[in-house]
Amino acid sequence: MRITFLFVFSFFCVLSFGQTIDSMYMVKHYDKSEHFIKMRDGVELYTIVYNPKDKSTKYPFLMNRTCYNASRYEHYKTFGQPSDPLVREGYILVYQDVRGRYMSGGLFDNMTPNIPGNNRNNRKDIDESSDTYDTIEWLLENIENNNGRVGQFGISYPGFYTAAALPDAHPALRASSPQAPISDFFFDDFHHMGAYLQSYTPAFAVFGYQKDSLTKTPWYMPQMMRIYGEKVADGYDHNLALGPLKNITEKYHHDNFFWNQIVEHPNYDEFWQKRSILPHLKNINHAVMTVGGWYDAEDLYGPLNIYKTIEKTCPKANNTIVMGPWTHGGWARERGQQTVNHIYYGDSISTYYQEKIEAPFFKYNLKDGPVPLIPEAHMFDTGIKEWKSFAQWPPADIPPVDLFFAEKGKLYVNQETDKEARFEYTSDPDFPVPYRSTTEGLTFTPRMFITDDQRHASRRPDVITFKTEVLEEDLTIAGEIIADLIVSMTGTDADFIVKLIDVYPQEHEDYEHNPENIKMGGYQQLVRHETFRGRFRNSFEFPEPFQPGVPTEVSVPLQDILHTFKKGHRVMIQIHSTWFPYIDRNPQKYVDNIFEADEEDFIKSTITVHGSSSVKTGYTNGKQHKKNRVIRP
Ligand code: PG9
Repeated sequence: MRITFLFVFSFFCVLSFGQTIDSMYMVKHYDKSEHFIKMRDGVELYTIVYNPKDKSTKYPFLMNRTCYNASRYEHYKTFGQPSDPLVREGYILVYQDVRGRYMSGGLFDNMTPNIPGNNRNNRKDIDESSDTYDTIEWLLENIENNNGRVGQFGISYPGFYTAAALPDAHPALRASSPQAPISDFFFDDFHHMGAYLQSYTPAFAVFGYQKDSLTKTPWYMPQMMRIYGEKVADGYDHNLALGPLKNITEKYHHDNFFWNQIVEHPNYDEFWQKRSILPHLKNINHAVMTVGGWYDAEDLYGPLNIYKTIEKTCPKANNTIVMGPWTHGGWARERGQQTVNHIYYGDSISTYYQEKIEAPFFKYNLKDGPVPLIPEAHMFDTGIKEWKSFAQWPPADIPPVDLFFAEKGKLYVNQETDKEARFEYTSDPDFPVPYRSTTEGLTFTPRMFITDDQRHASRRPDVITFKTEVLEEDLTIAGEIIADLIVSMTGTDADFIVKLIDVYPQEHEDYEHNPENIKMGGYQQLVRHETFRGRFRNSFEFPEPFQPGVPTEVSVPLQDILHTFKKGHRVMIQIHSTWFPYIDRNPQKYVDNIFEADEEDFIKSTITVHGSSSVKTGYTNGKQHKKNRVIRP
C-alpha cells in the first residue's frame, strides 16, 4: 500500500515537474495570504497568494489555476511552477483550486464546457472563463501593490484552464501560456482518434468522484487503491487477463462518474464536442505562448491545435509556439542531460527555455521588459537536436516528403510504387502487439514508450514494416503527416496504428545515460505514432463498420514533428492493428459500443494494406504544400 501511495504521490510531484526554488527563498522574498474568492454564482474558490515583500515597485499577477491541489503550494513551495527565473524576477504568484476541487466549493466537471459571451453580459452561468474573470476582478481590487496586469500559465490540465480563460478574457489579462494544455479529451489523454487508451485506466479515480467537503488531501484514494492495491509487474499480461473493457467497469470504475460518461459516450457526440475549448478560441487580443513537448504522450494534440486554431481565428494575435524535446511538462524540470527514455537530446535545454524564452515572454508583456527574441515558432529538431526558428508553423519552406510502400518491406521517398501491390497481416486481439519493448507494470499514464526501440514489433508477422535504403543525405520531415491508407479486411472493424521510425546505423554511438545493455546501433527509434479507430474514418460522431473485402480509405493524421533523419539513417514506417495495453483492443467485429463488447466479439481479422496507400508530409490544415519538392528518380 505504501509503495503504491508513493507512486501516486510521485505522479503529482512529476506534475510539479521537479526542481524547486527552495522555501527559504520564498519565505525571505514573499508574503503569503489565503483567500476564498466568491464567484458570480456564490461558489468560493480557494486561492493562495504570494506577494513580493519588496514594495519598491508594483508587480503583475502570475496565476496558476489547478485541479491538482493548490494546497501543495501552501508551505512556500512552488515545485517549479512558475519556473525559478520567474519567481526570482518577482510576480504576485496566485494558485487556485478550480471549482469542485480540494478546498474550493462547487462541483467538478471535466473540461468545463465554455459558455460563449459569458463575461460580456454578466450571466449567472459559469465556466472557466467566468471563474477566471471573477478571480481577476477580485485580485485587482483586493491584493495590494499590483500593477494592474495579469499573466497566467498552467501545465497539462492547468494548461486547459489557462486556455479556457482565453475566450472573453478579462482586459487585465495580458499574457497567457497554456503548456501541454488539454484541448479536447477525445483527442488528448484518454482517446487517440477515437480509440480509448487503456493505459489510462488507473487515472480515472482522480477525475471521477466528487468530494463531500473542503479538503487538502485526495478524497479518491480508496478508489485509486482498487487498482494500485494489486501488485502488477507486467501490465500487458494483467490487462490482457482483464478481458473486455466491461470487466474494468465492473471491477474498478462502476461508481466513477467520468468513466461512466466515457462508456455512455463512445462517439464524438455533443458531450465531447461541448467540452472542447478549440471552437471558442476567438477574439483573443493578448499575448499567447503555447508550449509543448514533441514526446508528450499525454497532450500533444492540445498545444499544436490550440496554437493553430488561434492562428486561424486571430491572424493578428501575438500568438507563438514552442515545441521542445520533452515529455509531458518536461520543460519545468532541469536534470542537466535532457533525455527521453534511451534518447539523449542535449544539456540544460529546460534552463535555456525557462531563462531565454519563458521569462522574457512574461517580463515583456507584464512588466514592459525588453522585446523577447522569440520567433513565431521556436521548434527543436529532434533529429539533429538543434533549435530552429520559423515564421510560421507548420513551415511552408521545408520540402514535403511522400513515402510509398513496396514489396520486400521497401519504402520509397517521393517515388510512387506499384499500386497493385498488397501487404497482408493477421491481427489477433488475443495476441496484441506490445506497446513497450520492455516489461512495464501499471502506468498512471503511458510515457516512456514514446521513443522506444521498435525492433520487438518489426519482427512480428502482424506488423508490416517498410524502410528506406540508407539515406545518402539528411532528410527533414516537418509539420503535419497524413497516412492515407487504402485497406480491406475480413472483419468489420479495425484500428490502424501508424508509426514513423528513425532507424539508426549499426555504428551509432551509445548514450552514457543508458544502462550498459542499451545499445543504440540499429535502434529503431519511434519518432511519431498515431492510432486511428477505423470506424470513425468518415465521422467521429457517426461511426461505420467496414464491409469485408471492400477496399476502403482510412486517412490517419499523425501529429506534427520536426525531425531530420540524418545521412546514414533510414526512415521506417510500421502499420499494425493492436497496440496493447496502450490502446484497448478493437474486437474487429463491429459492435456499437466497444466498452460493452463481450469476449466472443473479439475475432481475428486478416487485414490488407493496398499499394495505393502512402504517408505524406508537409501539410497545413490538411493541404499539402508543394514547395521545393524533390522527386527522386
Ligand atoms: N493531461 C494530464 C492527464 C489528464 C487526465 C488523466 C491523466 C493525465 C494531466 O493533467 O496531467
